[in-house]
This record gives sequence, C-alpha cells and structure tokens, in this order.
Amino acid sequence: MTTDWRAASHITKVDPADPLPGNLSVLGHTDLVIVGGSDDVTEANTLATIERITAEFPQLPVWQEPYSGSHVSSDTVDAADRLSVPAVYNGDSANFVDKHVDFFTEVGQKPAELTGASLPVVGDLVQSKGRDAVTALSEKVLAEGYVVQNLDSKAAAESGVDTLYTPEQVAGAALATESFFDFPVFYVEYSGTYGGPEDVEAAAQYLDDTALFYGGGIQRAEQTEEILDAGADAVVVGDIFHEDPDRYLDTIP
Ligand code: 1GP
Repeated sequence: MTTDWRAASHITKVDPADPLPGNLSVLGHTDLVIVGGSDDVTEANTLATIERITAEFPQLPVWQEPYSGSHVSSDTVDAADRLSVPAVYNGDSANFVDKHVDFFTEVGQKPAELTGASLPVVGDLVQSKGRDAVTALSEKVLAEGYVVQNLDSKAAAESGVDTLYTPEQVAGAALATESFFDFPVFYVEYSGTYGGPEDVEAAAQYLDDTALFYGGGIQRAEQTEEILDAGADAVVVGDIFHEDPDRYLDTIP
C-alpha cells in the first residue's frame, strides 16, 4: 500500500450499491480505493462505504467517483481524498461536456446541502459558507479522461457509448488528455471483460504526466503484470473484490 495515489499500481473500485465483504483486510494490499458504480448509487451509500473503509485503513487514499451531483455532499467531499469525475470521449456529448456543466451548476446551487442542514439559514452566512464548500469541492475534483471499450458494460450504457475506439483513436484520446485537456488521469475502461494490453500500449506512448489506469476483467496477477508491462501506471480491479475476496488477492502480483 502507498499513500501517494501517483505511485499506485493496484486500485480497487468499490461499488457502494454492492455489499462489502465481511472482512475488509484484503484492502491492505491495494494502493487506492475508488468508490463508485453505475447503478443505485446514492450519497448515503457512498458516504457509508467511504467511512467504513477509511475507519479501517486511515492511510489508504479513497476517491469518490460520482456519476451525478446528487451523490455529492459536504460529508462525502470531507470524507474522500479526491472527487474523480469521468469525461467519456467515446460517449455521447452529454457525457463529455453537458453533464459536467450540469454537475458544477448543481453543486454551485446547493450551498445549504453542502454546508449541512444544521447550519442557521441566514443570508450572507450561508452564502459565504456555501461558497467555501463549493471551493473545497473544486479543490478536490480530479478529471479522468475515459474511453469505455466494452459495449455490454453498464458504464457504456450510463455514458451513451455505442462505438469502440480503435487503438489509434485511444492513442489520440490519450494525447489529447495530456497535451490539450491536461487531465491527471487517462482511464481505459473494459469494465467486466479483460481487454488485453493493446489499448494500453497505444495510450502509454503519449503519456508522461497523466497517469494511465486500465480497468476491466482483471482476475489474475499475470493480467495485472501484462497491463503494467504494457505501460499502465495502475490496474483497477472491481467486481472480483465484491464477488470473492480470496480470488481478488490473486490480482495482486
Ligand atoms: C470498473 O474498471 C473497473 O469500473 C473494474 O472492472 O469490475 O471488470 O474488475 P471490473
């Protein structure tokens, strides 16, 4: 485990809508936890999941990856180290531009929620507290340039993806992520199926400062190694953590 996310090579994606394994000790072997899912996510289940993990592993970085502003509150912003927000290149335009403008519009308009319902609701105080809360959120936001490469995944349905990118397009999206958008993370997402190293190799050639994450279908240490050898900074392991914590341990080299 490392406390610097930029040094992470093994990441666990925890779905707040799925039950956590009874014994969380396996998370002692991962470098970063991302709490997010594509179905039935709420602010309450997100917060409960983050708090359960940070209570057991106070040094482990934990990010919240919301797909709606309704998942975000001052409590989740306080509890998570970062708020990672996917921008999906091969999704519909709503998932690259509109959704994010809507997200920040919504966040900017809910100072009372962000500051907590117990605060006295008096004009300037709430407004200034609200602005502080929005500022705190903005400081934690981290954009992820995303390419979703499994059409059958919930991630594809959620982000309006109906076309896969060629490796050349993945390389172009990676180059744009670092040189144009300046996002700190580029994420090759095969959620639910193992995509192999080809897209990772294509993306890695253009990434120096931007971290390259690969997620999807990792079940064995050999796959983790293949993806890291292809140039990824980190693999993201999801389903198997919920399904079988013993087999999850097999994803760690
Ligand atoms: C999902 O990339 C992650 O967002 C991990 O994928 O669930 O297939 O491991 P899996």
